[in-house]
Amino acid sequence: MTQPAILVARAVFPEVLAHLAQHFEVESNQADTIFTKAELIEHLQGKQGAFTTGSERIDAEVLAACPQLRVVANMAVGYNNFDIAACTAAGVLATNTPDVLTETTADFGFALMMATARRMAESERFLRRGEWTKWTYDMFAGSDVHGATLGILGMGRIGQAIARRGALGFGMKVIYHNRSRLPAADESPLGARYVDKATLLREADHLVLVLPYSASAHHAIGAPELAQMKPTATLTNIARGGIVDDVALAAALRDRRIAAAGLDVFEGEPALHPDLLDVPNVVLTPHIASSTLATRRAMADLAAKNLVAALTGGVPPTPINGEVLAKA
Ligand code: 8YV
Repeated sequence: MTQPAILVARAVFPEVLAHLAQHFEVESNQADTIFTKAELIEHLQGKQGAFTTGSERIDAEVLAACPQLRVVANMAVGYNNFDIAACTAAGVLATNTPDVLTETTADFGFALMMATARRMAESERFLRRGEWTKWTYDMFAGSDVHGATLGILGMGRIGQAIARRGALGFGMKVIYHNRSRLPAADESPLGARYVDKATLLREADHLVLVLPYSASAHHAIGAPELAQMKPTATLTNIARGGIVDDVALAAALRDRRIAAAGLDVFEGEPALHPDLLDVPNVVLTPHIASSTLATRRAMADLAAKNLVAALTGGVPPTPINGEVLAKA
């Protein structure tokens, strides 16, 4: 019996490829070329499954050009690279990798927020430039994290994990805004207070963005929102590029309308808006919030499990549009 054919669209752990090869005819991309849409379509010809990352966009055009495709398994919890309505209409199952990255990503979000508040990147650059000649009383004075008000926009699994670190580890007051309010049983151990977006912007000392990207989240933080924040506040984005208007943020940082920002994601990444490189009060990291070896491996394993189950009659553990399975 011939095995189903799949495309692994980006380089991945060799052990995961070897596991996939036990179940499938695998076309891999260990050279890690970033495919254009035309190349992606070409490589997907005759494939029933695709192992993707955030860099592969699966939309109606790709689906129409690849009629054999039955499952697209993203090695990411976010799936704004998928047009889910188009996948569902085409009968293509989409899966993602929730849960396995929650704590690792929350660790990073908290670390980035702390590095931003305590000016770690800026002071290290100063040191490396050889400019440290003497101690001064207000040298790189930042703002406290402990006891401060932590504002979270997007209180899903990762948002709650960051809130736990702040409330239980650092005595922070937690306020949050989300599409829906959490049940009291989830709020009360953290002392978390649900507020409207304007209150969140006004009251947060450290605002952390953890919401999924959607058209309605585009530029959720732009010039008008930045203007409502405290001049001493910090902003940390580990969610998605495009949620923050990077040009407006660079201007706010330059004019000290907010104190500092920590960014792991960017509009149009891996390109960065040059204005962000010109301001000192920003910590910049290359979309690595989920990147520990253990977690990246767990994400790859989960994406592989989804593919294997979907194409061999099993139950995929983390479907996004599970209704496709019901119809099959
Ligand atoms: C991924 C992420 O590394 O899971 C997500 O949504 O943003 C990251 O963990 C990235 O999307 C690559 O697929």
